[in-house]
Amino acid sequence: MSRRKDPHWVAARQAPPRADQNPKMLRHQLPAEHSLHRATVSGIRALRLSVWPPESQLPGSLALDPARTIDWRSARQARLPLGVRWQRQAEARFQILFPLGPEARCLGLGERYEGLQRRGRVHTLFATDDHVHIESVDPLYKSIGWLVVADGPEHYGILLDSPAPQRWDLDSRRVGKATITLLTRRGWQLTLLGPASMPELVAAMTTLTGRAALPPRWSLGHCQSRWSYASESAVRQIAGQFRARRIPCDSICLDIDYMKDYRIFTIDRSRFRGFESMVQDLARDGMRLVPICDPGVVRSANDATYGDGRRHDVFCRRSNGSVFVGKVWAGPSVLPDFAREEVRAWWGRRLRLLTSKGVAGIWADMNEPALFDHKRPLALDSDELPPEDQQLFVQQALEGTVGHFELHNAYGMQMARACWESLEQSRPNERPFVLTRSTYTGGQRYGAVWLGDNMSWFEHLRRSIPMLLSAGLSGLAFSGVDVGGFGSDCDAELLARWYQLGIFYPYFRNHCAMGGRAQEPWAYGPKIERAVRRLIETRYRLIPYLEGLFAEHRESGAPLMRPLFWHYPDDPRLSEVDDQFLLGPDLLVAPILYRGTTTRTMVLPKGRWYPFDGGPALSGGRLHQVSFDLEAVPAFVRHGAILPLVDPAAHTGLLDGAPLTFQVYGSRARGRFWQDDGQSRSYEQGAFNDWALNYQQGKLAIRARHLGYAPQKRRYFVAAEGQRRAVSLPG
Ligand code: MIG
Repeated sequence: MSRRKDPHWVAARQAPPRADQNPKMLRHQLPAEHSLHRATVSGIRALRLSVWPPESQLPGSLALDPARTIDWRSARQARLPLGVRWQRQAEARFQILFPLGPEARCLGLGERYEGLQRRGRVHTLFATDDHVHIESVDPLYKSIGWLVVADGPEHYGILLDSPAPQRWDLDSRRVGKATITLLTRRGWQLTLLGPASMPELVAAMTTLTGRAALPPRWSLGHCQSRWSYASESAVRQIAGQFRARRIPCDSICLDIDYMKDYRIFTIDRSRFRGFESMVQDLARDGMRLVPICDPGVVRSANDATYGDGRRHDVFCRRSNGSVFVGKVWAGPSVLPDFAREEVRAWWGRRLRLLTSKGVAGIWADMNEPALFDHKRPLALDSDELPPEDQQLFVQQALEGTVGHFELHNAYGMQMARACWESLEQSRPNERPFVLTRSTYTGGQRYGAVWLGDNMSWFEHLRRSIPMLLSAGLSGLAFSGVDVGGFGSDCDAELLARWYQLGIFYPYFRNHCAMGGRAQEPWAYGPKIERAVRRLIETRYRLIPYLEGLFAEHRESGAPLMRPLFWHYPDDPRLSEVDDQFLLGPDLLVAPILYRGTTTRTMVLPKGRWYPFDGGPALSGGRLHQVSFDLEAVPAFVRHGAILPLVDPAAHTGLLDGAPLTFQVYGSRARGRFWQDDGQSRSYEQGAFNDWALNYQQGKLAIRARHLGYAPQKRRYFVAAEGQRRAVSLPG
């Protein structure tokens, strides 16, 4: 198809007028049923358009959080907000159109390899394992159909709830028009939110799609990974190095080589003879293991998971009824149909083969699903959804059998969900940890994400900021990228620079690829090791602050990493800043992002900002030239903030008893200290303390907003105006 000629528009204009259609909408080329509902979602106006071909029905939603109920009322509204119109153009092709004002910015859309701005290009949502992250790459692993159109102070949110292939052309021809092309034979829903501010829109969006649970504290610590620590002795050795070198660390990931011949739910006993005792020994030392899980199950009569799966009929079939086979690591493999509840339950039971051995969490990879023999099963510019028998396989949607592509973008999330729910069931009072590569709108309900196979390039260090910021604006608050970079060799300077940024990622993991050089913090000599140790210790000091931010995310949907305009929408100079960010309201991070440089320009929002490493405050509302050597913490604290900082320890299991300092920035300041056991789900029943901190006239007032947790004994201090003294919590 030629996008340049834009046959869509020609077709739309030529479509015969239909008197039975709402005149304010486009004339439909093909009939489609629709309905409109309205609601108030966390104080924001929401209008939902539901559309389905008459021969189909409105399918159940995968994006919406099933735990939340919204009071939708039927609406009659001729005009949709934002001037949105839609049409069914062909049997399996819908279009949604809206104008974009000359100044309108487009933000969101989850994981894209680019800056914050989405306008001016076509974005395909079709989950793909494309490890070539360069400017021309289009779809990556995640598919989040959520866009914020920011035109002046009033923003609108657009949530397209369909896991089918779709292209968001956000004015690629610069004519002021956005066109979403959705290839589906099923129904879909479009929710329009606003007008509202960015924080309000993200609050409403996450009211609909759900929020991340509080993570287990250990998962906020440092994670060390590589493809692969391929034997018990290698894993024990790495764990031992962290302790011997006094570098804090909480977990190690086990990549695919812990398995026997890459077969899921097996352990290679020749290399991991004492897997169980290894897990236990490391756990006693506060080091947890997170094994990888791929969805593919080898097609082999003597594979237990394959046999069990065939007995339970869990694998995706082709439309002719035969089980679909594709190539992945273990060889020809079959794929569970995670869209089916009983298949997720089956997977959850199989997963206990691993979780019963005491591993702490699950890392879900390859779940786009990635297949070596079908790298690009649908052309990006395709204008037709192929017939069922050409969609690799079929899956069971709630309303019946559909071609795989119809559900493709949700496959990864449904796998993460199967892992998550399995952990919930087998460890009912423990916070689950799942890390997934592919996910869909609402995926924050099922754990953390990382952004896949980046490279050890400064370019990818830089890009991680807008990519993670956009993920956060799209609901994915618990996120990170591989610190040090996955592909290619990281060098000393890049590793230190990456830690200077990575300590502020919500999920903080050093990971690298097979064949690359060693990338552990000590692999570059004592100078880098000392710098990285200090940076990781800083991360641990910040964990109480991070936990408060996760609590805030649960209350308001706010991401942890926030673009500057999140808190300072009135300063137009901040609206495009994507090489600095805020971590919560109080920390501004401005890392060094170019090789060979130690100095950068940064902008500070209004107010005054204290260098994290100490020294006089800088005034905001203007640019500054700042320098950071390899040991520095490239961050600034807002004047008027109080940070709860804990003394670092070898792992988070020791933080409960470690001294904690309320660090006051300025002579009048406020802060928050969230406190709970960091591991159980009792906080859902109120077993937490939420302290309001207020410092003025030389005194710190600590008031309980909520009391429900009896903390371990520890010492508390307040550090303000150059002095540090002991304080105690009331109650
Ligand atoms: O085809 O398991 O993104 O983190 O180390 C590569 C091996 C499969 C891709 C993941 C990466 C992981 C690697 N996996």
